[in-house]
Amino acid sequence: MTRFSALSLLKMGLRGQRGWQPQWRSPEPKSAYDAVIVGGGGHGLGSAYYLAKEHGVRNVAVLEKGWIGGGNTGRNTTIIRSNYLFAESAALYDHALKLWEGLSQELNYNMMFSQRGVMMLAHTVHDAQVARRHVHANRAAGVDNEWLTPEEARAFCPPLNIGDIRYPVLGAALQRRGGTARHDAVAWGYARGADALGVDIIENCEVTGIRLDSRGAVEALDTTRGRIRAPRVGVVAAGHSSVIMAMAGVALPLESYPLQALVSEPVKPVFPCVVMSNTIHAYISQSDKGELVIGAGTDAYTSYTQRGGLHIPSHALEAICELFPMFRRLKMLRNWGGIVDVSPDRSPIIGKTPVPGLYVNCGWGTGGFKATPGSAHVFAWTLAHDEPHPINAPFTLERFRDGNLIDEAAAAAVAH
Ligand code: FAD
Ligand code: PYC
Repeated sequence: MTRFSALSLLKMGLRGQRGWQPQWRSPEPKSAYDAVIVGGGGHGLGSAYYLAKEHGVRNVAVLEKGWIGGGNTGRNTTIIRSNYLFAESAALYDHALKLWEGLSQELNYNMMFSQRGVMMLAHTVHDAQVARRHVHANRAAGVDNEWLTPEEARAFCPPLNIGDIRYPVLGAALQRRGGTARHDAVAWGYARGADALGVDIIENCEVTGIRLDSRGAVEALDTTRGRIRAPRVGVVAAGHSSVIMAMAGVALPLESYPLQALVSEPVKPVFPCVVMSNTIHAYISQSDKGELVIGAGTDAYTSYTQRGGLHIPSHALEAICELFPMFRRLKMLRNWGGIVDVSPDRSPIIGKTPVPGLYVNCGWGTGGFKATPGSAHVFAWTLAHDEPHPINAPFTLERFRDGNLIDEAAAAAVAH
C-alpha cells in the first residue's frame, strides 16, 4: 500500500489530488472464474475476500449491477449488536461482532467501529418481560446484555425523556459491546482487500440469467457484460435475491419490503449511544459527521421501489421528538429507502440450494448490516467446502420445509 506523509497529502490536496491511486481495479470480466459472487454489498465483497484470503480461491469475480455498496450496505442505519434470542442466532451474530472488533486491523481500513452501546427500550409491562427474557437468554449464551431501570437508562443516555409521556420508558436492555460502524467503509475495505488478493470487482454488471448444465448444475451467468462461466455461484443480493434465484428455478420464501431511514442536519456531539424502540419503530444514533441517523419501520406493502410512504418516517419522528424533546427543532436533511428481504422466521438463509454449485446468502431483512463480517466469513467457507460452516448449518433453506425455524421476530428490532 502506498503511504503518504502529511506534507505530501497537503500538497496533493492543493494540486487537485493528482497521484492518488484507485483503491481497486476496474477489470473487464473474464469469460470464466472458479467462483462468482452476485452482489457487491458488504456481504458479497466480504465473501469474496474470505474466499481468497482463507481458502485460497482467488480466481473470483464479484458482479454488481450498480456501484459497490449502493444497495442496503450504503442505505442502512449501521446498528451493530448480537443480542438475538436463540443460541443459533447468538452464535452467528456474536461471531460477526467479534470479527467487527478486529476488522479495521484485518483490512487496514478504518471502519469507524464504535462500541458505544445499543439500548433497546421497553414501554409496556409486556415489553419489559420480553426484554428481560432476552437478557437472560443472551447471558446464558455468553452474549453481554443487561437490564436497566428507567433512571439507569437516562443516566446512560441523558437526552432520554423518561417522564410521563405517551411512550413511558419502563426500562431498557443494554448491550454495551453493540454500536455502529461506517457503512461505506465496510464495502470499500473489503473491496480493496479482495482486489489485492486478485478478486475482480465488476461494477455496472447486472446478472440477467443463470444457465444450468445437463445435470442441472450451475454452468454460467448471463450478464449485461456478456456470459461468464463458473462452477460455483454465490447469490448475495439482499432485496433482489428472489428475483435472481428464480432465474435458476429456485423459489425463496422471502417478501421484499421498503425500509426507510433519514438524517438530520449536523449538530455537535449530543447523543452518546444507540437507542432503539421496537414498539414504536424508531431508532436513533449520531454519526461522526454530527447528523442524527434515524430509522423507521418497514412499509406495509411489498415493493421493489427504494422509497416508501411518508407516514412511516413521520410516525418515527413523532416518537423520537417525544422521547428526546431536545430534537424537536432539528431539521431533517435526507430520507431514503432500501429493499429488505424478509424471511418467515426473520432469520437469514445461508447455504446450499437444490441446484448444485448455486449457494445463497439472503433473508437478512432489516438487520443484516451487523452480521456482515460473520455472514461473509461463513458463506466463504460454505462455497469453499461445499458444506456449511457449523455456525450457518442451522440457517438452511430446508428449515422452512422441515419446520426447524429460528424465530427471531422479537429480536429483529424493526417489527414486521
Ligand atoms: P446489499 O448491500 O443490498 O448488496 C446487494 C447488492 O446486490 C446490491 O448492491 C445490488 O445492487 C446487487 N444486485 C441486485 N441484483 C443484482 C443483479 N441482478 N446483478 C448484480 N447485482 C445485483 N441492518 C443492521 O444490522 N443494522 C441496521 O441499523 C440496519 N438498518 C437498516 C436501515 C435501512 C433503511 C435499510 C434499508 C436496511 C437496514 N439494515 C440494517 C439491513 C442491512 O442494510 C442489510 O441487511 C445489509 O446491508 C445487506 O447487505 P448485503 O451485502 O446483503 O446487501
Ligand atoms: O437490526 O438492529 C437492527 C436494526 C436497527 C435498525 C434497523 N435494523
